[in-house]
Amino acid sequence: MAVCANSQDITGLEKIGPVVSFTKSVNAVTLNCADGSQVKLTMLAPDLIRVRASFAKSMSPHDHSWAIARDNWDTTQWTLTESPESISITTEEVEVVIHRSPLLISFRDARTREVINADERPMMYDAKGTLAGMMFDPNAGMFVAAAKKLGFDEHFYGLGEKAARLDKRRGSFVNWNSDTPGYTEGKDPIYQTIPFYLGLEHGSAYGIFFDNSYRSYFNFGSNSQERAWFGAEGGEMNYYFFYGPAIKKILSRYADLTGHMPLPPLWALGNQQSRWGYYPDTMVERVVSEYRQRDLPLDVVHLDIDYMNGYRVFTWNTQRFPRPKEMSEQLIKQGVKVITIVDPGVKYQPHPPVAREPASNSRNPELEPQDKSYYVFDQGLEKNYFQHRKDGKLFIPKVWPGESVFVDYTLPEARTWWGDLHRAYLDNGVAGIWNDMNEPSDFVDQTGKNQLDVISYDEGERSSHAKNRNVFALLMARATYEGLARLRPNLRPYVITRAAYAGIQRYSTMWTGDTNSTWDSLALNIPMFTTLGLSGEPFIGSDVGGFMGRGNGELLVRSYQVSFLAPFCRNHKVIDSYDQEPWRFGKYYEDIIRKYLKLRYRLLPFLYTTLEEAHRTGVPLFRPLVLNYQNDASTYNLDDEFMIGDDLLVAPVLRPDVTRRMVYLPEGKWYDYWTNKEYKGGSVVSVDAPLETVPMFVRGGSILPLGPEMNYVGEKIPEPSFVIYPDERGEAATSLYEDDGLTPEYANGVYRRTSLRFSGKQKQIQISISAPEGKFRPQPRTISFVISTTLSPGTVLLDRQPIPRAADGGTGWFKSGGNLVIRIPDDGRAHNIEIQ
Ligand code: MIG
Repeated sequence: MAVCANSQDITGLEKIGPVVSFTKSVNAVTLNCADGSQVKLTMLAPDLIRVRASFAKSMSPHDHSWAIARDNWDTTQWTLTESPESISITTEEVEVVIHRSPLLISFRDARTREVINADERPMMYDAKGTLAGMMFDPNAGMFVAAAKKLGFDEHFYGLGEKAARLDKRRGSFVNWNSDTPGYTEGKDPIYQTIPFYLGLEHGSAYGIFFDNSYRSYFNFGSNSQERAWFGAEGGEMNYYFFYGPAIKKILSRYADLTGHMPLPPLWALGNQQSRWGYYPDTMVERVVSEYRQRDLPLDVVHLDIDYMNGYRVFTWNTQRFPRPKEMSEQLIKQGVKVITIVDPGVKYQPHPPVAREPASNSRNPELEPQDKSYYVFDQGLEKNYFQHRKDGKLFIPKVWPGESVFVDYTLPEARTWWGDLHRAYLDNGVAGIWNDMNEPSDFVDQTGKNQLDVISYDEGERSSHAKNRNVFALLMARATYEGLARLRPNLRPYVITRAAYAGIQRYSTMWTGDTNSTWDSLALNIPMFTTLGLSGEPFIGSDVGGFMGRGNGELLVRSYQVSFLAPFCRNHKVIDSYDQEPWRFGKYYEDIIRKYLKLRYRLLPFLYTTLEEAHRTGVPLFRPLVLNYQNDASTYNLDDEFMIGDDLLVAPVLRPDVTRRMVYLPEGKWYDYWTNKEYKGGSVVSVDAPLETVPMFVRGGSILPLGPEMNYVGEKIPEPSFVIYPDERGEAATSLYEDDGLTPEYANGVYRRTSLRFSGKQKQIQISISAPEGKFRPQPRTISFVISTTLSPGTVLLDRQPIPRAADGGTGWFKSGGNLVIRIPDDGRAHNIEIQ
């Protein structure tokens, strides 16, 4: 029986301590305890302290985590003072107070001395094995835990992919990557493990990353008003404490520690279409041409498991896809890229040595029959890259190909081999890779029980499944990403994954797995996307329309009204259910979907700018309001509306037959995106939301960079047009990020950032454009500024010279509807526009 965290009473566990002595190094303090335990506090940055403990023994010199991207930190200044009762370590931002007996650690704000987070009891371990009977894997290791005082007003966010609401206060969660088709709210665990959370009380936030890959438990006071705790069925007590107080600052530090998301290709922000069962090639072509004929934007089509030869990864079914390369090239001509699914299960296909398919030596073995022998299995077996059980036997789970084997991705050579195998796709014109089933799922037993005795190389540790399950997908994604980067160094890799561990953002984007075509499932999209964003995963999305079961036109439209601004926007459906491509419910619904897909493409410059911010700073684009307004308690539980970046607020309808809804607008001035109607924030407003309208508001003070309407990325020159929404003082500002959208050159400064300021006080209007930063040169083009005003200007001055009224499409100024538009050539220089 799987254990639920609630039943794990940790209060009886052995407590660490007390402190008898300590030693200092340049960046750390190690406490020696009377029980033989050691606790090491490492000051990585003024706002980042690592706490590592070994129980009843000295600390192992072996210290490795797949999640950590950075271990070189600049030296942080800190001081130590001690008293008979305690030891205090103070950085510029945090004071760590270590009470010696009992050993209690608390973190305070170094300036205000206010306690941010404090141990409720000393760190614990299951010395007597009291919890062993309750553990999922009694042989995993020794249970370790840490307990923190639960604040009366404390809110909790994060933990990655959870089928739960945004605020996790009084909830309890388990991490154990699991294939959970058709999950509903409350199902736990599901696919991913991100053991990182944020605590927020009175507007001040901290973060804790419990970097332990074993089955872990997080309890935010589900059965106690005093205590929040986290623990794991093995491994070390090893956590990183982050101090904000700004959530954005914590997310940046978390990205520094576990890795920044590299930029995917720009077309990954394009619309995507998938269906389990799109075969043969003519069917795929039909879907794409349907999109084109119907004037619906599309950048990507996905091939699910049916493209393979007998579900053998790195092969093609040449009956269904006789010439995959020609098919891809045909689609690319229409602006559409192909993505193929890749599962971890390699068909188990032993054969007597003589029966080897001659094709095994061919240059394109992926197109050969594979009946006598399967090149991937042969190679992996020969090189000994597959997982074994403890008794030395190959581990043979059952997945789509039937009996299969899994690669031990902890082996560096195996990762290289796996990455290189992707040649079988790239040679055939495939543009990106979709990793599925990587929990790893095993039809023999979905809980993982059948895998408990599987051993992984793990840096020579030869450790158990209990330790390695949750990092399996991370390492498979790493092999894939690094393979794509090696095989095609001039193009940015694009990988999508279902399962993950912390650090996944370095290698892959993600989607939320097998949802339902139900309103409940749709309502979960928003808290799930925003929670993933607060957990270091910015590039997220969910099957638009839902994966399982039967939807309808209304549900599909409302689903697009959530996902048209999600980074990953892909309609996908299970094989044995009803069609839900945008046109399947008739013209009325199709027209509305078209409107939102077109709007997504117009907003691409804005989306890409916020995506680059996510890459650079770790702050996600798809945000809960609490991320932008963490001092506003009205946002703490708000998860039926979201923001994109700082500027756009969207409040979709998440129930059937509803055409009006309440929307909370935070402090400040807001504009209805559709009508330009102005609102004063700090209250709830009731707005119309007929099926064709998703309530959408622009923050006063912002400038939205829009691009041309397009059916795929690259179809048109991205001429930006800046729409201005002044705040109460008549001011607005923004910046626009651009690059080539394809190559990794942005990392070498080949990008352009254009900053813009607007001020409009009494009839005196000024726009200043800074000289763009970076080495990227866009194609010759114009840029436009759109100001909502009924007034007609007397003169418009560009750098003090009057500019003319524009003839159609030319440069100059003109009135269009209620707007004044100014269009100037983009010469890459600073400019000043004055309107009188
Ligand atoms: O056992 O590849 O979540 O998107 O269509 C199901 C078939 C395996 C699960 C994925 C889903 C995909 C399906 N896969």
